[in-house]
Parts: sequence; structure tokens; C-alpha cells
Amino acid sequence: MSVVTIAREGNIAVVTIDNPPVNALSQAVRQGLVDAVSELDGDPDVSAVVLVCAGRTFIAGADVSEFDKPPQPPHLPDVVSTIELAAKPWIAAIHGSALGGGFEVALGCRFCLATADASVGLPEVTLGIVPGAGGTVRMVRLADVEAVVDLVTTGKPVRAPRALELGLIDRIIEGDLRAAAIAFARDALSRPLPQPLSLRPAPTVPVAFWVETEAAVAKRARGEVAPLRALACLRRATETDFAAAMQFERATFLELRASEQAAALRHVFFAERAAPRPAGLSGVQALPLRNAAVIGGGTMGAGIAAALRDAGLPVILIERDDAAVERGIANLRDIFAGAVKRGRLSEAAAEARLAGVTGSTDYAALADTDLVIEAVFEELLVKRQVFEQLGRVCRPDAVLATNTSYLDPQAIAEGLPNPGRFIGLHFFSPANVMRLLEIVPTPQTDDATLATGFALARMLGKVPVRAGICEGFIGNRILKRYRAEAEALVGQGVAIAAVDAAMRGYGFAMGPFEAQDLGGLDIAFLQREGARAAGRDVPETLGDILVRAGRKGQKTGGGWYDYKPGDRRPVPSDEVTRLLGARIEPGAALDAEAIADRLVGAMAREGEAILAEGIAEKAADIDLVEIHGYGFPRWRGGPMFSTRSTLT
Ligand code: 3H9
Repeated sequence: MSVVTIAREGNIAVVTIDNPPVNALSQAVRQGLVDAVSELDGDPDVSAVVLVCAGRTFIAGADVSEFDKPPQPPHLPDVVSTIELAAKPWIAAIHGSALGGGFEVALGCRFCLATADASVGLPEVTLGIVPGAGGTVRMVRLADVEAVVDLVTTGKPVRAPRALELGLIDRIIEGDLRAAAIAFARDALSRPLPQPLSLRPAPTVPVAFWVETEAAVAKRARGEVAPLRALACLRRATETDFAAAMQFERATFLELRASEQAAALRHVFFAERAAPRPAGLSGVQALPLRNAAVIGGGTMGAGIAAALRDAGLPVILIERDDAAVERGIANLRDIFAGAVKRGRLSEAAAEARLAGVTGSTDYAALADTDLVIEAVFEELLVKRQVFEQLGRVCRPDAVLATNTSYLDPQAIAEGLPNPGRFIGLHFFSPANVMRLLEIVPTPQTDDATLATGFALARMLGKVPVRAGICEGFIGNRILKRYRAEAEALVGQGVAIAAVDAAMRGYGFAMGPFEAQDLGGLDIAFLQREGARAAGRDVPETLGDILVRAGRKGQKTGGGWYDYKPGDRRPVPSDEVTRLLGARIEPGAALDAEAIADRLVGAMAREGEAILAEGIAEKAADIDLVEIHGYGFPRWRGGPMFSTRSTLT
């Protein structure tokens, strides 16, 4: 069956795109649209055309999977202008999302209607490219330039009500979209039609606006190329005529499409979409999740509870005593209050989130809970006691999860009745914000429980990655290697500040030493001490020397750096130089690129070992862990992707 079909309702034609899963603009769709214009232009019985899409969404954009191949005609800019200059006016009727090329097609239509829950936008920069079919050139002719700049340089879509406010769409439709669009078309024919956007004048924008905005976007983009190039297209769209601006945008699009950053971002795009549906679980039914419980109301537990509430699940929060329950609830209140302060949640919604949490000290409250997540101290005995109680009170089919980050989940689950329903669910702090979820099955975990872990990730909007059992799973194991390599550089005479600056330059928000100062050096220190106490041979790290000297990071006024009271800016420390002096052998200076190569190379080599041991299933999963859990710059594609040509 054709992906573009035409139906007629009196003098209105309805063109339907049906190209699952998201009606992407593959060559067949582009050709179908051009053919539809020519057929309908030649049909004297047709006065206007409604464009709708079948399935879950309007056109989600160009077909990203075609970006590795040469562009095939008809090219999208030509398709859009064919629609725009058609003899019969086209009306886009949007449900779901009109994104990228999809919104560019809508911009080529004379009118744009949308359901209230639809969203529209130009997310191209998130794929390392700029709009390539006139998005920048038409948008500045349609809406306020400042708003357009924000939409295009961030790539964030907007919901229909905001789109209406901005003038990006003409009307919000309640009820049957197709029928309403046909009625709208009939009505529109009785009035003069608006001019196509390509024939409208561009606004005059003061140069100072562009200069200021360029500086702001460059600061935010931190090495990412596309946002600045998109801004340049928008600027050009206001400074030259339509045709020249189209040419400039298209040339920029084609250049960036072939860039390393775009390849990296496409890799992440497809990795993220593959992650929630691992091949081994196809056909496995997840268990129903109607409610959940969290054991432990500390930072991690409260964060997990907040994430569960954000997904709409009622939550029971278990703590040891009433005071701890109160502290846990207070932690949750703080999380929701923070969301209100940042404008992410209304007061009423925050109240409702909190009202859905029941604090208790009594495990008997968990008798009908579908999922329990343990987030107590990282101590085996404490965790075992928790699971002993859970094994007694929970339904035999309840999923029981540990949030351990370093302990062996098998040891935690020892003695648990029905060990098939036990699993590791490793959240990252703050758990209601960080998107990564490492899912760690034991050899006993059954498929339904594993599938439930993935279903939970989908509910919470997290990126799930299956990890095997080893110390630190995927992420913390690589982190340890990364930090060790950073210390090795310091040991060979590279300045601490030079290492941090190199990694910031690479695209991390912070370097490895600044990040440790923020989080505290003592957590990893205590782990090493624990391992030493257990008789393992753990050589002394430079971090150990600092912690022993009382330098645990910002919270003690110093770690790898000194900090002035009330000031979070790191200052290179003479004391650190003195403390570490005996361990530092001055060597040849390294430039920033060489430092980043060393550190990212070390991460990737650890990743290779993780793959070889079967701890991760695919290299792309390791990339997702680093991007979503550890701040690896997304536009570099992750350590495995970015080093793919250098590793053997
Ligand atoms: C562009 O348009 C450039 C133009 O300016 C210029 C051109 C000249 N292509 O996300 P989901 C697949 S750039 C190919 O789970 P949801 C996806 O891989 C594009 N495939 O669904 C997955 O496949 P599978 C700008 C795509 O309901 C399946 O569809 N557009 C594309 O959660 C379902 O995806 C964007 O960046 C695509 N464009 O969310 C929009 N999109 O089933 C990207 C999706 O095999 N898309 N797939 O794993 C989205 O944001 C979401 O898919 C959407 C639906 C919100 C639409």
C-alpha cells in the first residue's frame, strides 16, 4: 500500500501519510507528497487539501536512518515549496508531534491546526544538524525572532497552547481532528488566504541582538557546533532574501549532516531508542506496576520515591523509626519544593505528589506492594536484614530490587524465597533527575522480573542499560578507571587544574578532580578502606592521602583544591602540592587534547574489558551509561563511539 493516499470529502481532499512508526519523511513519502500536489492541482473538483497522518503522530521529521546515505530526490526543501506554492491551499492537521522536517512541511502549508496535546518544533540541533528544509527561513517570517531563536538553538519542542501563543499554529482542535480540519478548510475558502511564508518579508533585527545571542549560545553549547550554526542560519534568514537564505541553510545542513558530531548524536539517538527494548526480552510480559515502596528515605531513597511519584505510582516509604520517616518525608518535600521553585511543578501538583507518599516503620504495610526498591546503607548485613523482612511480608510475585552501587546483588539476595523476582536497579543521584538506570539481574532473576525493570524505566522516562555483576557494574567501574588515570597523569607531573580544564574543554561540565571535590572524596575512600579491611590489596591512591589529611572536598573547605568560605571556585592548593609532592615525578607537559585522549582512552579500554566479560551487551550501552550517568558530552557519542577508530 502506498505511504501517501488521497481521499475526497466533497471539494476537500484529505492527504494521509501512513509510514509507521512515526511517519518519517522517507523518499517514498516525499515522492508521494509531490505526486499528491500535482494530482490535486490538476483536479478541478478539489478546492483545498487537508494533510493528516495515520498512527501515533504527525510527521516526526526527516528519516534519520537515511542520513548516512546520499540524499535522494525529491529533496525536502523542494517538497515543502511545492506544497507551499500549490494551486490549492494545504492545511496541516497535527496530532502527536510535528518535528524537524515534519514541522517544515507544516510551515509550507497555509494553515496549521493541532490537537491540544500535540507538540511542534525543530529539534535538529539535538542531532548535530540544522533544519534543512527552510525551517529557519520560514520561522523568522512567522513568529517573534527571540522566541524562534530559543526554539531552534535549543531544539526543544513546544506544546500546542504555547505554539498558538507564539503564532506557530493557527488553531487548537478539540475532538475529531480530521473532521474539524475539513470544516476549517471549507470555512477558510470563504476568506482571503494568508500569503505563503516565502513571500512574506523577514523582520529587521538589530545587529546587537545577534552579537549578544551568539555569545550566549556559544557559552551554553560548550563545544557543540549545531546551535551556533543554526543561529547563523536564522541571522542570515533576516539579512538576505528568501532564496539566498534557503541556500545558506541547505548548505549548512548538508555540511553538518556529514560531520562527526552529527554521526555521534545519531548514534546516541538510535542507542536511546533501542535501550528500552532489549532483543532478549521480546515477547516477555512485564509484571503490572500499580504501586511501589522504597526502603530508606535518605538522599537516594527520597530521590527514587520522587521519581516513582512523578510517574504517578503511589509510594510507601519505609524507615527504621518515626524520626527517620519524618526526615525521609522532609527530603521528599524539599525535592518537590525545588521543582516548584524551578517552575517545573505547580504548588498543587507538588502537594499531590507528596500526598501520594505514605511513610511507615512497619514492613507489614508492604503486603500488597508490586515493587519494592531498597536504598539503605551500602552495608551487606543491613541490606540482607531488609530483604529478610521483605521475603516474609511481600507477595511472592512482588519484584524486590536493590539499589546497591558496589555490593554483589547475589550476596544481598542470599536466602530470599523466590529469588527469581529479585533484581538490581541502580539509580543515579539525584534519582528523580538523572536519566540512567542500570538494570542488574542475578543469574536467578527471571525474565518477567527483568522485563519489569525495563518497563519501570519506561514509566519513569529513564534510559535503561542492562549490566552484569562486577564491582561498580558498568558506570562506577569505568569511573574508577577514569579517576585512576587522572591520578596517574598528576603523578607524572600534569597539573590538577590542567586535567580538569582539559576535560571541560572536551565537553564535560566538570573535570574529574572538581567533580570529586563537589561530591566528596570520602565515599570512594571508605570503599577502598573497606576493601583493605577485607584483606584485599588496594594500593594507596592520591585521593587517600588527601582524605587522611582531612581534605574531603568542598564540604571540608578543600580537597584537590582550596575553597574560600562561601565560594565554590576551585583554587590550586599549595597544601595539596606539598602532600602529594613525594608521589609526583615531573614529566613532559601534555596539552589538553593529549590529556583528554588519555582519559577517554582509559574509559574506552575499560569499556572493552566490560564488553569482553559480558558485563555490558553492546558498546552503545556503555556510551549511554557515560552520557546519562556521568556527564560525558552527548555530542561526542560516548567513550566507545568517540574512540571507535583508535581502539583495536
Ligand atoms: C530533520 O527532520 C531534518 C530536516 O530539517 C531536514 C531534512 C532535509 N527517523 O522515539 P520513539 C523511530 S531531523 C527515523 O521510541 P515515541 C525510532 O528509532 C529529524 N526513525 O517513539 C523508533 O524505532 P524502533 C528531526 C525514527 O512515540 C521508532 O521510530 N526529528 C525517527 O516515544 C519510535 O520512536 C526528530 O528529531 C526519525 N526521525 O516518540 C524527532 N523518529 O521502533 C525524533 C523516530 O525501531 N523522534 N524514529 O526502535 C522523536 O522525537 C520521537 O520518535 C517522537 C515519538 C516524539 C516522534
